Amino acid sequence: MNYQPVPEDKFSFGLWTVGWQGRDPFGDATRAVLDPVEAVNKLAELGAWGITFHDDDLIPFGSSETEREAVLKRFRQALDATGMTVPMATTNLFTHPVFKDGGFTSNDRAVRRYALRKVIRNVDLAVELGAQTYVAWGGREGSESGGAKDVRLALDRMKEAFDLLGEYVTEQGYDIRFAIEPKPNEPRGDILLPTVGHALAFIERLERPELYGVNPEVGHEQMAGLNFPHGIAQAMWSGKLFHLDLNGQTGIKYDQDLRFGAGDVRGAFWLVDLLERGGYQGPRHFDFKPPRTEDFEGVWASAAGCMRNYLILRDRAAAFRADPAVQEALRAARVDELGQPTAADGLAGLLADRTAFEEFDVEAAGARGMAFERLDQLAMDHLLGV
Ligand code: 3MF
Ligand code: MG
Ligand code: MG
Repeated sequence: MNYQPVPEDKFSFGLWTVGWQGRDPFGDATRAVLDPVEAVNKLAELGAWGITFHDDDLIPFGSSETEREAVLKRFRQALDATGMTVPMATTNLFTHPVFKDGGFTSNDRAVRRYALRKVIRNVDLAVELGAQTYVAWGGREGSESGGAKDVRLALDRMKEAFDLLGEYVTEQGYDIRFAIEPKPNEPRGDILLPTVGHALAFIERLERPELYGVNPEVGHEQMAGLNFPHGIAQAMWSGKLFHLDLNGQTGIKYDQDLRFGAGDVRGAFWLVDLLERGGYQGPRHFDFKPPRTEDFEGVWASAAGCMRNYLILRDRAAAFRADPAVQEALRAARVDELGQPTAADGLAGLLADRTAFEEFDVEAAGARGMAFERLDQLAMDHLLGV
């Protein structure tokens, strides 16, 4: 196995990932600005299939119409020359000071109206470039203090914003859906729609719920101490996994954005196993930050590492599933039995069944081992390549 990515693997990268200059709350940029055309060319060369962007990653905030057209012309040429796709686009509603209290839920109504117009403008561009998913990360929709934000009203405004966007794409006849990206905190003290579960519940309150899904990010759920594959499984179960952000995180701390596979490697193994077995057809999108210790050579090594780790894990997960010892261990662990309805005989059948309760040997059932450890060790063996 050489683990060389090909376009069929559907690997995509945010322009802001490889283009991150390394500016953090404690230090200045350590890398120069990366030309988006160079990003397209280099990622294509590495075997990626797509590139994604925030409006301002591609067209610097405040550009004139002429500057905007010139940037887009060069970008389109690079896409055409390399065959790279734009499967997703998104909006920056967090960098400019105007968004200090959020975009859709800023207490300032004028800011909310501006934010919506900024999104709509970039949705038009996204559709023009062929994107089918529009991601919305509410980076600054939140608060640091209780009195400053009436959360119920903020959710009313969040719903209003998403409903207006749904109305817009429907009226325009666009073939694009929105994917809400949850995150618990950073840059706000607390962010609204903090987890996959919160976002899934919110979507059901929208006027056109079919237009909205989620864009879960590995590190975001792990920052909240949650099991990422479990969140992904629930999103899939709900038919809402429209897109996802792959990266690495080690435990509950600041948003690390490590390359995919660096971080919780067991979580990454089960994630890839789930995506591949669960029939996820969407992009394998990386949202990471090559550490600021790296020069551009390190940036490309980091990007290549994301894809390589995915392919290694895909290979390991497939070997795990194909192993006869694993299949036997899965049977011993009665994993297949969970697929059987608990009461195919219906409520009446359940109530009439004396073996279900009156004659059920609770002690014997309680004493029987579940055989999960043997199964998990086989997974470890495969993951570690033994
Ligand atoms: C922050 C993020 C964001 C979103 C991006 C796309 C800057 O932690 O993950 O990246 O992914 O805004 O919606
Ligand atoms: Mg993130
Ligand atoms: Mg993200």
